[in-house]
Amino acid sequence: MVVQSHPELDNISLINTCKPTSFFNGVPVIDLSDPEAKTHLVKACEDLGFFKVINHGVSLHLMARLENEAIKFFNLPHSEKGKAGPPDPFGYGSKRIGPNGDVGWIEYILLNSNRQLPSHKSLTIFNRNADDFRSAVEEYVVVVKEMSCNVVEMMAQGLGIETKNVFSKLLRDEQSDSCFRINHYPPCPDELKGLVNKNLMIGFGEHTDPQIISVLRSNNISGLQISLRDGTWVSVPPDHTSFFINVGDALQVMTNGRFKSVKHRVLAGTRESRVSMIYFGGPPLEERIAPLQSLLAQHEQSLYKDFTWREYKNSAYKSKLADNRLRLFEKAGER
Ligand code: GA4
Repeated sequence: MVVQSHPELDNISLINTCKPTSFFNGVPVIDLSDPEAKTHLVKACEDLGFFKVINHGVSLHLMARLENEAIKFFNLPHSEKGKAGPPDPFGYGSKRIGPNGDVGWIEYILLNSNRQLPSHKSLTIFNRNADDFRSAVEEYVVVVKEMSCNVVEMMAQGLGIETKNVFSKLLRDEQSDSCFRINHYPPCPDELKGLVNKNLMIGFGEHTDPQIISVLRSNNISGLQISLRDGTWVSVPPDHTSFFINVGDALQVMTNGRFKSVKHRVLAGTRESRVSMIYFGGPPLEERIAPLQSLLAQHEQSLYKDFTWREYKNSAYKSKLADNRLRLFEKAGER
């Protein structure tokens, strides 16, 4: 039998298989096993800079294992946890965020996840009894980094970039300046609830992430909010089986502002502890951060000055959490 081609029918079937992105409370949900995922990813990055991923292939058991180990760590006496700090910038931290006076109702561990650092150096913060914690972190970071590389590559494909691995090579680079953070937001005592209600106390104040991509997994406790373009804050319903991913400042620059680095924050005052773990995929320190040539239309100019990730990071660490860190690097900012 000869099967004749009917282009008009082909188009119809294409339209039918290209499902629209689904949303949950305004947050785009991307199914990584969907053949159209790359298109949906690009749309979510352009519209919001934030989305949730399902069917990501990361073992739920590994996520739960790391969460349990983290809870065990945070349950240690303060004096023990303190041995793992201060976070300058890596180690254990409590209440203080960054070097410039920001505070939050939070304690955390911040780790450099650079592959070139010998593990005894990158994970020195763990005490000798913490081998289970250490191995859970190490396994988790490897797997989540791999998933993140797939996601950024799908973004590149969705953007129509022909060169392979433009984004993922930066995360995979031996010198990649990536980090990993585990946050614990303890329940808020009743006597402090007044401060929370008056917006005087927050878990993690509003900010954008400086890196390329941030990949967050939390337990089922709420608190995370993202800011829409019009400045409205939207609560992100927690989902311990999924990842929440946001575009960072560096990816906004590499797409010449097409992808948006989303402002987000975490509220304090939940009845139970919120535990989140975030992989921040960053480029090597000497990498030049600039719009990809192939994304610039004819005569389109870069919106940003020339800079390296080292320069951006140094500048970020001089800023306060809520500052607009990219503004200093915008060409329009010169005028
Ligand atoms: C936000 C994203 C990551 O958590 C982080 C944060 C870092 C820190 O906590 O030390 C920063 C913050 C983050 C942005 C601006 C600077 C640096 C605190 C701060 C005031 C680890 C990162 O890379 O940038």
